Amino acid sequence: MNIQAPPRLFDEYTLPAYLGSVPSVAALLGGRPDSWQAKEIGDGNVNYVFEVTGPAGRVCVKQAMPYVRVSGASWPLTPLRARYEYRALQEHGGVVPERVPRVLHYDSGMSLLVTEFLTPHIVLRQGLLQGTHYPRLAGQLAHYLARSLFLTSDLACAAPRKRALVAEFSGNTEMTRIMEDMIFTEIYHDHHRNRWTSPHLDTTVERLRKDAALKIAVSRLKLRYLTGADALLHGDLHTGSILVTEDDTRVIDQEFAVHGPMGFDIGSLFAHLLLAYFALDAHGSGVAASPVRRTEQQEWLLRVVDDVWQGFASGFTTLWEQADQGDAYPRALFADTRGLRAERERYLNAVLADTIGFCGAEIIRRIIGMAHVAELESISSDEDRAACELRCLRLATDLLTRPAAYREPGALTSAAGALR
Ligand code: SR1
Ligand code: MG
Repeated sequence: MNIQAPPRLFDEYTLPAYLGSVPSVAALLGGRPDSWQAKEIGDGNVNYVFEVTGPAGRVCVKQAMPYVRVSGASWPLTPLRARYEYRALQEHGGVVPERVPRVLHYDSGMSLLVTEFLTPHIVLRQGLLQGTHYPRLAGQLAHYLARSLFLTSDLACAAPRKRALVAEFSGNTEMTRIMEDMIFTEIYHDHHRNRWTSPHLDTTVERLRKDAALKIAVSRLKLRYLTGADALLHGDLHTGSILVTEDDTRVIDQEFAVHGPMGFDIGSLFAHLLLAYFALDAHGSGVAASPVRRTEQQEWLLRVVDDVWQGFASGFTTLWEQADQGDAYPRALFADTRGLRAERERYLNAVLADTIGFCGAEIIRRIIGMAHVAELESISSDEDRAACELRCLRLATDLLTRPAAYREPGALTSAAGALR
């Protein structure tokens, strides 16, 4: 474990004075530090996040505490995660700057990152809970995925640079360990962190743990996550890691960044859109109070999944057609790039297969593992929540154990739609 606590842990009272010592941030905030307001706004499991407002502007500050936010000192965690988040923001910011926040300052000694404050953005998960449609979401997420994944892969990068980046991000072992344990391992046996809606899901959990085919499928995915350094991933791409307005989509919280299979990011995103979709069945208020609006919202969520995949696949293909730097499939061998058409399709089919698998694995762990989602947690009736969760688990186990049924892009959303 690599726990080297920052020499000072800032809070709402001490942060302004520190930011006053950073000229670029001080200039952006304007006025004097004693007039700045700092407020803790984090809602994730891992970090504290501060909004700091001055007379001229506002910034977002994240300091990596030497522990996990939701567990406190009982779960130590490396503050080095701030460095990986900063580096991933640099790398992804280099290829898709319009979809990530701008970095204003990074202090490695303090494990502290300052980014632009995005406003009037809200966390996508909150927007979905409120029943909001985001017309540009699918297109912008597809664009983000195509560029962040293609342009950090061997299809676009020269080998020396790609290998150096893989080596660098391979150091993010404490964060990737959390994923290795939580997604692929501990939910399939007794572990103190697991919890689920009990007793309603007890027999289902027992059945999952005895399902050899399921555990093989999940273990194959774990091996892909451990060894498939295809592109620089966000590494935790769920709807709590995305900020939105009607017009804009930004991806935040890159502290789990590592090279891995592209389908890990896409599958995680799809899992959370589908969890939101299924949870709507039991929400009796907001958009779900009206059956018509609920159905509209659910149909829109499925459309987002389909449109993200279509947009990703077409954006990825276009980038590949234009690429000339990547060491994989070198231009010298394919002067006539039409020869690559079938190979590109094969490549994308493999990404889709990974996506389906990781989507299933993520859905399961969000229901029977430690980290659950607000869409399901906010269902007050255990019976209603369990009914939604069982539908989610039925889809997820099918994705994992019958992959051949999900070779077509639309098969995932058709199956989800058929389960209502
Ligand atoms: C202790 S962290 C639990 C989960 O929250 C994060 O968002 C990651 O998904 C992690 O697995
Ligand atoms: Mg996060």
